[in-house]
Amino acid sequence: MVEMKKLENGFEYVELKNSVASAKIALQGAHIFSFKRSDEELLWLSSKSAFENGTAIRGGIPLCWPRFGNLDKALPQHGFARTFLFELMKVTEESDTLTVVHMQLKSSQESRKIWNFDFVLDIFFHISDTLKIEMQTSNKDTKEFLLTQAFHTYFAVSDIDDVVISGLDGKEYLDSLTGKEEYQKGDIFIDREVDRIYKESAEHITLSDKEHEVNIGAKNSHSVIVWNPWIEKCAKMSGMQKEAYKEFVCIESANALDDFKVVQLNESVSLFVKYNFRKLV
Ligand code: TA6
Repeated sequence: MVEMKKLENGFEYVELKNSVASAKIALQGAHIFSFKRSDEELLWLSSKSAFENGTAIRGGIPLCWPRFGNLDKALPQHGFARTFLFELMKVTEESDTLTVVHMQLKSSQESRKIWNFDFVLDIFFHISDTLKIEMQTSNKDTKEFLLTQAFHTYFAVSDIDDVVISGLDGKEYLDSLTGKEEYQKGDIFIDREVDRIYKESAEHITLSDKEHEVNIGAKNSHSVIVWNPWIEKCAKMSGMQKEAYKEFVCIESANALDDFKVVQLNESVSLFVKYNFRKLV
């Protein structure tokens, strides 16, 4: 099943279902905001999220592009792709267990006012018992451009107190809260605000709580961000209920900080992510 849905305010998304999974992907930002395996929602979506053009959905997988973070003051935090309207290029029901969705954003007069380069940004979603996404950047300009990017994935968790993130032991990270370089000691637990940019990624990162486990694989990424706003910051954030920090953790496969890309003219570079979900109970 594949259906185009439009809210009263004109906000459009694709809803699809096959025999093993279902998903909802907004045209704005090519933003997947629901991914279910046997009716279990695996991405977190804020109950207070806006669904209006110009405001990024709070939850799901915002695409940070052509910047991750807010170091480049000439661009909005996490870039502009997540508030721009993509074109739905194709939906292919490859089999009864795999649906492929292709969305595209091309540079425009509007985008050049923010970022003065010509580009094509293609997003390919593979919706199956695993979720795979490719973010492909093509430089259509006459000069190279610098790129940082991330899949800013909000994973739903049963209880933040039960979360264990493994696979980053020994990795160096920038603690965005203190500005200090640190090294990860053992597994990651969330019992305070956590905002860390790991400068090496891992072959496999595992997120688990009492109910399920997610195995996170990425390609062409050597940096990953772990973030939870905890109590105080959560209460101040847009589109978030006060208690929302208990319901999610962000693990963001990226090209961030020194892991940036320089895209030559006529060159394409892709960032890939793959999520394998497994129920534990
Ligand atoms: O990825 C972590 C982070 O950079 C946090 O510092 C926090 O700002 C979060 O992203 C959410 O950013 P947003 O712009 O989506 O509100």
